[in-house]
Order: sequence, then structure tokens, then C-alpha cells
Amino acid sequence: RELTGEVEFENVDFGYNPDKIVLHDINMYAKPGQKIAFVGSTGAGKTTITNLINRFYDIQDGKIRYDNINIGKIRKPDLRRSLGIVLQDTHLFTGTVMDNIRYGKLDATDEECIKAAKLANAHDFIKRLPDGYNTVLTGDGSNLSQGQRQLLAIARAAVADPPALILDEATSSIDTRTEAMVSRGMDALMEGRTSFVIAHRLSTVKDADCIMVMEQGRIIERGTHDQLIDMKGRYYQLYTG
Ligand code: TTP
Ligand code: MG
Repeated sequence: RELTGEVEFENVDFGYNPDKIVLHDINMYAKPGQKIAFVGSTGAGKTTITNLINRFYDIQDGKIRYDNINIGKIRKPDLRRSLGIVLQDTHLFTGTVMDNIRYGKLDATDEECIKAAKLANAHDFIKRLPDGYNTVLTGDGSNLSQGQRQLLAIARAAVADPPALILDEATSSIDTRTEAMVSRGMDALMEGRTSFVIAHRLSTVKDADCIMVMEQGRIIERGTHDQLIDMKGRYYQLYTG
């Protein structure tokens, strides 16, 4: 890997339309391997921050650095490949389970794909499919359950082996057993990588190295779960509901 997954925002201002700033003076620092979580109400700017980590847009003001390099100078398509993977609406295509996993890294061997599936906690359900890894999926993945599609998405990300991950947690209603499997797969995937997690359930961010609480385009509180609870501010309010 070229990058370690260190990400820094310094005084970043951003608007999709330059006349309407939606992120104000964002400062944050993620050490390689840390888990950073974003919480806050709808429209607060959580997805927008992850869009900027991926450099989908140019910023109006400030700096974004990966490994101390100001990435304003790096071509965006190269960055997307090397840094972040968004695990939200993973697109499955008509083809075998194996090829759908391999899509994360086109030259991956079968062994690498199986290893990734094991890490993702997907191996067991794949083995139970009619043709195992050779089972052909329909284009929309509709012959899999939602939880199984998520496990495949994790396997695909694992085979890509990126230094950083962006996880926009699905709000979907999967059963608790499958959810536990997905969550274990996610944890294995995040291990050793910088992870930016947009959490819709506060229970999944408790273990984050830093939780950013956002409101109207600003980070209004930050800290670990315990620190934020002690602060008795917005996070405490959200948490105690
Ligand atoms: P988001 O960053 O989408 O807010 P969010 O991710 O915190 O909200 P949710 O929990 O609902 O997912 O939006 C911040 C602001 O930016 C909001 O005013 C909508 C605007 N916006 C755009 O104009 N274009 C876009 O593509 C996005 C993603 C947001
Ligand atoms: Mg969002």
C-alpha cells in the first residue's frame, strides 16, 4: 500500500454550491488504524465529510492531507482507488459469487477471495449456496438476503485491502443474528485500517477512538463515548434519548 491511512482536515470549509457553505471550519486528525465515528441529526453533514475524504469534490477553503501530503495535488481517480471504500449500496452484478468478490481487486486469486470471504464472515453462507463460490448471482443480487449482500460487500472491501474505510451504516432492518454476523465481519475488516463510520445506531460507535458530534455543518463535540457522556451535552442527550 502507498498510504498508511492517516487523514487530516485543517480548517475545511465546503459547499456543494459555493454560495451555500454546508461544512464550517472542520478540523480532525485520524491516526492510521483509528476508528472515527460521526453522529448527528439528518442534514448535519456526515455524508458530506465522507464525500470530501474521498475527494469527490474540491473544497472552498482549508486543507485535506493524507500521510501529510496535501491531496489537492493528487488526481482524484487515483485517490479513490487507494484510500476509501464506501460500504453502503454495494453494486452486485450478474456473475459468480467469486467474481463479485474479486471486483474489489481484479487480479485477486481465488485463494485471496476466499480468505477475504472468511475474514468477512461470509464463507459459511457461501458454502451453503447451491454452487458455493460458483453460484451465479442475479444482477441486483436479489437471490441473496440483505444481510448476505452486506457480507459480500465486506468481502469485496477486504480483498481490495484499502488503508482506510468509509462505512455509512445501513439503517436497514436485518434480523439480529445476521446483524451480529455483519457487525463481526465489519470489525474484522476495520482492524488495522483507519475507519470513518457514520453511525445510525449509537451502540456501534461506543468503541470509537473519537466520536464527532455534528450539527448544521459543524463538529460541536468530540471525544470518546465516556468523555462525551461526562460532558453531558448533545451526545449525552442523544444517548439518553
Ligand atoms: P449530508 O452531508 O447529506 O447530511 P447527513 O449525511 O448528516 O444527513 P443524513 O443523516 O440524512 O444522511 O447533508 C449536509 C447538507 O448538504 C444538507 O443541507 C444537504 C446538502 N447536500 C447537497 O446539497 N448535496 C449532496 O450531494 C449531499 C450529500 C448533501
Ligand atoms: Mg448521510
